[in-house]
Amino acid sequence: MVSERFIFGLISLHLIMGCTGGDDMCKASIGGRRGACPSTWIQWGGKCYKVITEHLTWIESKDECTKMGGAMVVPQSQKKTDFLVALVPEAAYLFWINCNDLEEKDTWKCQDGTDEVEFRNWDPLNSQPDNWGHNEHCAGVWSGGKWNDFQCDTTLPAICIRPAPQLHF
Ligand SMILES: [Ca+2]
Ligand SMILES: [Ca+2]
Repeated sequence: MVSERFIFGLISLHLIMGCTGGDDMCKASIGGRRGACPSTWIQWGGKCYKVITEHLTWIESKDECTKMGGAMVVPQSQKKTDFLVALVPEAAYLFWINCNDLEEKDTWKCQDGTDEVEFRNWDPLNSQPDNWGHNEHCAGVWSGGKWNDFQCDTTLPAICIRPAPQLHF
């Protein structure tokens, strides 16, 4: 009979071995609950997150998250925003979120993962969303953590979310 302690030891070792680079993502995975996010996903608050560093269009990013068994994020609190912003490189435009007004102009539909969500974090100080050029229908987080509407064929990083599988000991 293999002891719990031994199994936990193996999992901890795996996490540490996967994180010899010492970057922020590794710190997040070691600091998270002992859990079972797929490798390269970061566990935080009962969910798994993965950054797509490649700059893709909104629809490409969304599809990429789906292909990997997740969905694109829509941060629903300041705490979550802060966590996600820290995962991506600093830039004027940070990452896509799962919101668009493609179906009906100025009616924004947002899904955090696969759930419809109501919370919006637009940047009113910069008059966002402004539908600039009558051609901005996809939302992203920009510098400062607030939301802005961008042209959907802009290319940005993205962050995917999926539930964290629970380990039972
Ligand atoms: Ca629009
Ligand atoms: Ca805009």
